[in-house]
Amino acid sequence: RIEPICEGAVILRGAAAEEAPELIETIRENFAVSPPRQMKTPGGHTMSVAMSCCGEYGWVTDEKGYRYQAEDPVTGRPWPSMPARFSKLATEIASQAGFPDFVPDACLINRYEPGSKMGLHQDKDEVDFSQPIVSVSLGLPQVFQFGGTTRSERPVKIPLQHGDVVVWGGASRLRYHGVLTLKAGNHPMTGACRYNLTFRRAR
Ligand code: MD3
Ligand code: FE
Repeated sequence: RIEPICEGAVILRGAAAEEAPELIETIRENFAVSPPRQMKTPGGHTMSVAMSCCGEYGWVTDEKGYRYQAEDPVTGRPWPSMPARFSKLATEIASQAGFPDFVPDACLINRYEPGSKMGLHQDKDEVDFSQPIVSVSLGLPQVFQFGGTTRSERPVKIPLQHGDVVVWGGASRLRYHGVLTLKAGNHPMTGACRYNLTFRRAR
């Protein structure tokens, strides 16, 4: 059930598969309030992934930089609150992976369409790196790339499938990672796309 990927990271294959229909419905409700948007990096590039958020804080990027903030810059309103089924799933799975006190205050919701990718990066806009990140993959499969703590270290490729949940903590927390270009396909629950939820403790 729980397979180690490397020090600090474990994968629970299919752990969210049973709950997936409700999770996907909840993502669509979130998108109706805070729509998915392709944000700009400080370097002026438009990201190919469309993002929204829920929870006390959401992650944003614009010409001024990367940060967590309580307001959605598109709506000018707070992000939708984190649904109980989201926080419950993240806390339960983190606990199974050895992080018993994980209470997320932010959830990024990524939507990949064919051609979308995310280049190698580190997640370091959070304040406490002893807190893990929990990721949930839904819909089309996508190849995840997992590198080292320096950009030069050659990444390994791990296919992430519908329902897979990964807990990234400890020594894996600051490793470079990304996803390769999403291939066209059709998933019975998400159609032509993949959703990824990442649960974080931002503050
Ligand atoms: C390893 N998302 O939102 S999820 C991101 O598939 C992000 O949408 C990818 O990277 C996606 O920042 C990958 C897996 C993941 C998420 C966060 C990590 C792996 C991680 C943080 C540290 C180490
Ligand atoms: Fe990331």
